Amino acid sequence: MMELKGKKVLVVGLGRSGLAAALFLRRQGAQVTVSDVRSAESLAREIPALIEEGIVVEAGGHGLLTFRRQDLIVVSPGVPLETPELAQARSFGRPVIGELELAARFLKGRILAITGSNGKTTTTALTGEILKASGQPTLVAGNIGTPVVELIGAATEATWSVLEVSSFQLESTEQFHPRIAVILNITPDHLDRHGTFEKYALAKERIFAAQTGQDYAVLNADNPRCAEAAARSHAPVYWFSARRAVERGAWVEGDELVFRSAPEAAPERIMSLGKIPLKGGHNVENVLAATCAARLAGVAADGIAQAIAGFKAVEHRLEYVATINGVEYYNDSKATNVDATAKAVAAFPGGIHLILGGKDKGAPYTPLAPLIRERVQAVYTIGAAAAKIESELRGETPIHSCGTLEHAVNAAAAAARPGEVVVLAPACSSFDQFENYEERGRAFKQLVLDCRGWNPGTA
Ligand code: UMA
Repeated sequence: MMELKGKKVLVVGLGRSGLAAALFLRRQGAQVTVSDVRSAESLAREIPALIEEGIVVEAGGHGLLTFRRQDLIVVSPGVPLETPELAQARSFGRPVIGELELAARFLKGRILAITGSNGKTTTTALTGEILKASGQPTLVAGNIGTPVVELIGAATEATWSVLEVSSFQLESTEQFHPRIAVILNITPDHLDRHGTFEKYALAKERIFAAQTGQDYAVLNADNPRCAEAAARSHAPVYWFSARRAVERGAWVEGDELVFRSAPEAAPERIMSLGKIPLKGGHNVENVLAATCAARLAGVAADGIAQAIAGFKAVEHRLEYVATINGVEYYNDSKATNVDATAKAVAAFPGGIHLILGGKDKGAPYTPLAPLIRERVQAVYTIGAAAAKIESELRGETPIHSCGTLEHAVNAAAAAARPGEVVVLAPACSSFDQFENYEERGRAFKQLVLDCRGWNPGTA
């Protein structure tokens, strides 16, 4: 805990995290200022409530002086720590922490945190469902959508807070201390923010930084960068693998999912693979990770199996939208990097009409080439990354330059034949054309459902 009463605290960024942090800090008696690069007009919805609470708002840019005058600065995850105003405030000795770190200092109970380049939202939602179904008091928050600060009033000593944590959130942690920390996988992502893969991976590894021998670290035995991370863990390491047996942790044996708590223990059967309701091999990994974490949190095998069997795909994660004229449509708007897109493509045997593009994140698209050659009928590009995608994937499959999502959906719907699939799995972030990936996913679903209008009665 830290004393906030009377302290001058600046919150940087007025999105979901910044708003929640500002209100929390104010209720703790801090003198709060929020600063956002957006104009006062675009913050018109947020500003009145803040002013009513006695919070000062700086809109339309960050002022160097504002940043220097503070006792503490709390940054939103989307604000790069190298922003000049933050760098200067740090050089003046001003402490800078993220919203996750602020929350962690006040949150009661135990934390089960999940990070990874891909699969973290599904695994977080699934782990939360398993813990809830077991009767343990459980709250779910973090990168999945609810700022962790919002859990502070609700969590008690008995609560499990199941948190999806991103590299952006982990980068500024100090005391964040999960009882169980999971890294699902580390593959290139967010290079535009972190600069190099290594810096990104090290940000992810911060999930373990405050752990001790009393905690648990859970990692993917099939991901090379996870092995390197495990070597630096202070907590005992449990593994999960879709390919081989592990000393302790969860794996696939034949068509069964199994777990063992110690190398000498007999594997315990959890469930058969056929009962997993989620599409794609990557979801087997997510289920293995959730199983391992939930087992370490004390949930019995049959409770885990039941909760998994009843789980529905999370919105925007290879979410089935509709079948129109025999063509299935899937919304994987959360596939915001190349690895996630590869997993989406790998989930279908062929006949894929793939919508790619958005804001480029710095990584190459060429790793998609073999899968695209093998399974994709045509690519439809959108957004700012289109030219780069087209030049890197030229010759692998026909590529149609569509510009907007609307044109892409229309072109894919016109080309797809019965038995084929149209998949939005863009390998890019959405910020060039949309507010966020959720808005992009909802737009896609609406456009797909609108397609039914062309062919009444065929949906
Ligand atoms: N802003 C500034 N200065 C800057 C940059 C941004 O003032 O230099 C302002 C923007 O104008 C905007 C605000 O900051 O008003 C946005 O803050 P934010 O980007 O941190 O967004 P939040 O609404 O607070 O959402 C954040 C996470 N967003 C990001 O990490 C980009 C959400 O994850 C998360 O759900 C939410 O906190 C609650 O914890 C989204 C995401 O895209 C889903 N995450 C990335 C991913 O999954 O790949 C990491």
